[in-house]
Amino acid sequence: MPMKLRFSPTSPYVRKVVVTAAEKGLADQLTLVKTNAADPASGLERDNPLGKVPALVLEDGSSLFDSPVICEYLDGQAKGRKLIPARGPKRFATLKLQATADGVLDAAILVMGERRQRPEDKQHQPFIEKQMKKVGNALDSFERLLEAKQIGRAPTIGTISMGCALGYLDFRFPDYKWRKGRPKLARWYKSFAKRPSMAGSVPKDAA
Ligand SMILES: N[C@@H](CCC(=O)N[C@@H](CS)C(=O)NCC(=O)O)C(=O)O
Repeated sequence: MPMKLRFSPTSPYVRKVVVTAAEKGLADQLTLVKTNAADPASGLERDNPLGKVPALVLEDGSSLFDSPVICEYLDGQAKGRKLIPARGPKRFATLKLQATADGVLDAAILVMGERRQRPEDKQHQPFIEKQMKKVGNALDSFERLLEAKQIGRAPTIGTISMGCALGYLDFRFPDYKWRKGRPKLARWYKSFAKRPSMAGSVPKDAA
């Protein structure tokens, strides 16, 4: 079942999909179509009216978005360990972890937008601080969950999203010392980032 993924090498949401596909053994089913969401000629809006990557185009031409929906679809396309538990408290703990990590990304991307759109003296610092507070609070919640042994090392859509969020912070916020005061999270990420799915999808700017 060949599929087309509207892809950007720097998008952490796209990375979630790429990592999920790799963990499910589906990477070779995906054709990556490099898409600049800012380019109206990219045709992206045909596949996602919201004009965002990732969007997954299925064999029949229909499309799926956003990253949680695509990852759930891929999880159902291959046998083997489920990345999203089918039911019960584990399912909702996993989905909540994904929502928290995606929220880190949403906040961080708003900060990137503010930094890119305005010269430094015109940036709205209270807005930036508010978003970074969300990021810090979410990372603290990960540290507490690790302390309580409620997050393991196995890939789930929750831990994949966490890994992609932390990878994005390292990529776009290299001066943000998120490891400080969060030793368990730092250790967890060091190990998780070594998974081939993660090591093979490190974000990079176009050369
Ligand atoms: N909630 C969406 C977020 C996707 C998203 O914001 N993608 C960004 C790239 S990192 C994008 O395409 N932005 C273009 C735009 O907002 O116009 C998901 O999980 O897939």
